[in-house]
Amino acid sequence: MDNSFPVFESDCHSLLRRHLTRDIFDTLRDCITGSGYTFLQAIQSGIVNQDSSIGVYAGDAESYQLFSELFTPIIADYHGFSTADTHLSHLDPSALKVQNPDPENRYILSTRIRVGRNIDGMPLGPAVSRYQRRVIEEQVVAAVSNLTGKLSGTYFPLSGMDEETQHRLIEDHFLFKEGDRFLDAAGLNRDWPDGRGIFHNTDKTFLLWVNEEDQLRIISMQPGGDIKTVFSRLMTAVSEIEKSIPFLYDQRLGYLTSCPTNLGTAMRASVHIRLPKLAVKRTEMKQITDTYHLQIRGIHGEHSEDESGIYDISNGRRLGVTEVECVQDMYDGVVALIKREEEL
Ligand code: ADP
Ligand code: CIR
Repeated sequence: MDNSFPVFESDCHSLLRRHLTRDIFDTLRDCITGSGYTFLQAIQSGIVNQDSSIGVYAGDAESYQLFSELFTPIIADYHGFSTADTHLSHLDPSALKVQNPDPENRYILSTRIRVGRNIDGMPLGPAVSRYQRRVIEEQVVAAVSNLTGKLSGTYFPLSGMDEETQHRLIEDHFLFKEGDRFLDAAGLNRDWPDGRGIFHNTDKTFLLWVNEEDQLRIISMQPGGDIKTVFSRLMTAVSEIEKSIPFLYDQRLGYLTSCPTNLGTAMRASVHIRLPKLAVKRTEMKQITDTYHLQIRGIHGEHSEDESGIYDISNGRRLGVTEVECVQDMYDGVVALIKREEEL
């Protein structure tokens, strides 16, 4: 790995580029955490992928402390979260003020809410060893095998899964894609597909990804716009799993994740929504999504393009807001989008 100050292309607009001064680089260049994760590894993804929006990954809880001269301004910039702020968690679905924003199923195709979780005492994915990854997989599989009723299901390891099944699960939005270049450069795809897998219940409304970007991605989803049911199911699943797995949580930064964009709640609450009239008025659509702190993605996951007027609309705020507020943001924004779509 090159030890000199990275070269950034003129069209690189990442937060890494914005906040990495020569002084910070010189101070942190030789720093290495207890799990053996180096500063150069932490910034590698943003150097290899000059189109990164952020460009850094943490290898463990310690990365957030040891590399804080770079991570803290990036977190402040991305989340608007200063060193004086503290994250608070609120996981109670009864606090949510939502109804189905689209009871006749005219706009919303599906609703999905996920949280990222990592295991206390383990390095994060970029620094985990092959052995540790397998231990994590075993721990998670043991935890989900205790689930009963509608949450009970089956674990499918990625190793040995036939290509057809894998492809179908990805196309149907249930499984993560393979070979993401941002994750790849961060070391998150090492030993692929060893230790990775997906658990889901029979009707695929509760799913769990193992050892992808985070050790656990806990997911609740279903067709239509019944946001409260999706959130309630997720919260039940999370508290059940937490009975046997201690999650990595920081008093100030909330749930710790490998990518700083997911800190805090580590939650992304989204709908896939068809908005054909607003689709041709993108500026207006953007004004609404900005007002409600929402992010627009394509429907095949992050970095995918939008498709025929169908969008993935989700909360943009994750740190310094509670889980209930994340979902409330998404709900309020979706109500506003549907209202405008109907006016047009
Ligand atoms: P994540 O949400 O886990 O950060 P992605 O944006 O890559 O990551 O999405 C993962 C998968 O979840 C993709 O296949 C995406 O299409 C699917 N997905 C996201 N939101 C929804 C939704 N509301 N309904 C159905 N599938 C969804
Ligand atoms: C980037 O910097 O653009 C990528 N590392 C992705 C950042 C946000 N996405 C994510 O964590 N899933």
